[in-house]
Amino acid sequence: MSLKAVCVLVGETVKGTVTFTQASSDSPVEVTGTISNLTPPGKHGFHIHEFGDTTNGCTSAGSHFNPAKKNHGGPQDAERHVGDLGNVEVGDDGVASINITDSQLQLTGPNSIVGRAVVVHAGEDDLGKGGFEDSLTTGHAGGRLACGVIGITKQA
Ligand SMILES: [Cu+2]
Ligand SMILES: [Zn+2]
Repeated sequence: MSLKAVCVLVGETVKGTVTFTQASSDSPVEVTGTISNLTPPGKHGFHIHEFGDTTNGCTSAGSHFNPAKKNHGGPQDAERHVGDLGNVEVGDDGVASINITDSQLQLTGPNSIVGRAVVVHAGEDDLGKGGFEDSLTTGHAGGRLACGVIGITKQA
């Protein structure tokens, strides 16, 4: 039986649903979903943040989930936060479709992302390569447009 989790993203205008599935604890995680009402065209940073806490909006989700204490990077980089999923790309209709396969995410065990938060940002994640003061911590992705807590759901 595979593991399945879901996150409903809520922002002032931006909304979305993200689903995570993992066939077994040594399999990659499939991330699918849609986010709507984003500003087109372009890319928006998309991460797992450490805390499943939205008491003070998306700010209380904290930093990128980073159990190995690495620098920020892109999803294909060895040097990255576990939560670094890069960017989602928005079409002219303001909708981003998510279809990511990631080998660092886990839905079980000590580094599980269940109970943590998904955040979508106002700007593009530079994947650590932009040379800004915050490129190696946040990817210079700017404000937080929407967020939600990842919860376990009916298993696939
Ligand atoms: Cu983020
Ligand atoms: Zn990061």
